[in-house]
Amino acid sequence: MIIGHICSKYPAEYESWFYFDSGDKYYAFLKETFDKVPFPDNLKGHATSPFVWCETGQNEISQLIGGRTDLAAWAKAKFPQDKELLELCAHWHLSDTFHDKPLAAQSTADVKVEEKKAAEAPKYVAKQENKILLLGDKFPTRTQRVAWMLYELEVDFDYEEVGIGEDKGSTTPFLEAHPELKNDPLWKGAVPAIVDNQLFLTESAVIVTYLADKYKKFAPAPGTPERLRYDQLNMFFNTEIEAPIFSTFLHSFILPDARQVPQVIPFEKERWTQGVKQFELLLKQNGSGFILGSSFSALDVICGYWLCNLNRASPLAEAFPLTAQYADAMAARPAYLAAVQRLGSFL
Ligand SMILES: N[C@@H](CCC(=O)N[C@@H](CS)C(=O)NCC(=O)O)C(=O)O
Repeated sequence: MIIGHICSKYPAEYESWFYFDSGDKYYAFLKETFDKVPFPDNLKGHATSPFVWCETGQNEISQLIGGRTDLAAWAKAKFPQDKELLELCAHWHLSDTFHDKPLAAQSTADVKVEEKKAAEAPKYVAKQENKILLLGDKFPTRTQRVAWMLYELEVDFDYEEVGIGEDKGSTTPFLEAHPELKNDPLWKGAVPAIVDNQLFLTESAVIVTYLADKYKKFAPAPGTPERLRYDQLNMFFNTEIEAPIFSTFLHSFILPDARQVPQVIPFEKERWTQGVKQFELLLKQNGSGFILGSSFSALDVICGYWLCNLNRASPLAEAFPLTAQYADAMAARPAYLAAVQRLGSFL
């Protein structure tokens, strides 16, 4: 959005070019391009996407900018007079409001009437019968977990960008068409969700597992000891690693500055560091490059999504080489890249 704004407002000075390749050439491209560049200390570690730089003339790199935060700092300094741009730089967050909008007050009686009405008609019908509809927003929201899984499964799906946050999520045409969702205590406008005929399902890790079960691929059958191990690792990952990573991100760059509590960051970092230490040991024990058994599973989507995000924000190679290799391998999977391409990117 920041780059889009700059290019449309100052076309004589800037045009943008976005490199994306759905194979693994992207990483080769970055390596080849950046191997020659002497990075200043504050920009080291940007071995992977996203990375912004300026070129002049014949593909000559004239200025290294960095990731999203560096881009915002650069844009603010460069165009201090551009209020609209300053606003984009200051307020681009996954959600500006992050749940400070209370759900509409409802009495139990209202809920019952709504439930009755909803039971009378088919609830959430996908655009095309039998085709899964994914509701979500751009990469790197958790929507990517589900899109990635669908691409791994090679299942065709519809996608609707419903947006996140108070200003978008609550006014999207989808929600206006389905007011009954406002009574679903598990639906607070966060993404992703899927609609699979009559089923409306939230919680990305659950959706990924549901899809594995539905298509009988990438997860052990329910009720088996292998599935118990899957469930154990899934719960471990989401509580011991995802939760503190997300909290670190929330209080570092997702929440608006006024809502961030930077004091929690060291504690949360300590928590995910402990979790990743365990993950590293699990990878070592397993020895396959995957977290469950000897081949790729839905758990790799669940864990890989966060570890790629973490590795991008805070490179892991030095302290956790196996986890860093794991994250790089996941981020290079064609289905991972296809999902980013389908959803578009906030970064
Ligand atoms: N536990 C949920 C979390 C969903 C969630 O918080 N999604 C974020 C994007 S990654 C979101 O929509 N945030 C905006 C909001 O909560 O309003 C899941 O895994 O699906």
